[in-house]
Order: sequence, then C-alpha cells, then structure tokens
Amino acid sequence: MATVCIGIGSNLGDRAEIVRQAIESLRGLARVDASADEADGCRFVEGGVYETDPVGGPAGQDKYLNTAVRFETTLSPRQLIEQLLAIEQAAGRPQRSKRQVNGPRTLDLDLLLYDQQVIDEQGLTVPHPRMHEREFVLRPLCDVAGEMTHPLLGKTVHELFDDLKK
Ligand code: PH2
Ligand code: MG
Ligand code: MG
Repeated sequence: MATVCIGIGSNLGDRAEIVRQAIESLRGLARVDASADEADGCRFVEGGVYETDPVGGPAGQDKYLNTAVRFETTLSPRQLIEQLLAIEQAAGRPQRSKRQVNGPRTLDLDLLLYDQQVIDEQGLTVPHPRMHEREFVLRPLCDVAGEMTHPLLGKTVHELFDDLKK
C-alpha cells in the first residue's frame, strides 16, 4: 500500500459538482484497492474546499475551487496517473495537446505525493514540481497530510505552508 495525495482544482462549469464527482471517483479507486481489508477502505481523507484566485494563465478566468485528498492504494504511480487522466477526461477536460497552458479547466487532478517516492519520467513527476510554491495546493493538503514530508525538500507540508508566509 502506498499513501498518496491528490490535488483537485476546477474553475469551469459547475465547480462544486465536478469536485464532488471527482472525489467520488477517487474514493472508488481507493475502495477497490483496499478490498482485502474493509478497514482500509475508510482511510480516505478529504480536505476543505477553498475558493481561490487563479494563479497564472490568461486574465479574466473565474475563481477556482481547490481541495486535496489522501488515501491508500496498491496502484503503481503510473497506473494511478492514468486513472487521474481518465477521471479528468470523463469530466470533459480536453487532452493536453488541445488546451491552453494554465487555462481554465473543468477538472485538474495532480498527483502531489506518492509515499516518499521521487519520480521524474515522461508525464509523471512526483512530488509535483510546483506544489511547494502554491498556497492553493498546500492549504487543503495541510488538512489531509500536514505531517507528510516532502521527499526532496525534507520539510513537512505544514512547514512548506508556513514558509509561504515568510
Ligand atoms: N491550477 C493551475 C494554475 N493556476 N490557480 C488556482 N487558484 N488553482 C489551481 O488549481 C490552479 C491555478 C495549474 O494547474
Ligand atoms: Mg494543476
Ligand atoms: Mg494537472
């Protein structure tokens, strides 16, 4: 089992409903993987949902809803990222080649942390390379994984969040 954290963002369409459905989809992933032990199926933790100003990208975008979840999975990092892409696409997000950098999105699911693994492959970079700079990532991540350590920076999520204020 790996402990994983996913960042969730939406600023296009019915944001609250899109985020709710995304969490349900992620919950399904965790539950299937935990089927050997029912108690594991409960170890799915949801952060608060925060409305945030868009960072980067074209001017005039709507505000985001951002949240984060933590759960346990037996999926490999590559399998997990493929599931995240499938959930994004089911929510109507166009494929990478057809969209604007940091443009508005119905659903963005980012693999933030996968245990203490460090991976840098095509389409799969863990920890997420910009997570420590972003309040909209760290605030909800504090809710679910404040004591998890960033494997490259050697600081907890709480410490990274506090660093933003310095
Ligand atoms: N995601 C981005 C770029 N900018 N701004 C906010 N507030 N929330 C996001 O989730 C977000 C963003 C790229 O993924
Ligand atoms: Mg993102
Ligand atoms: Mg993304």
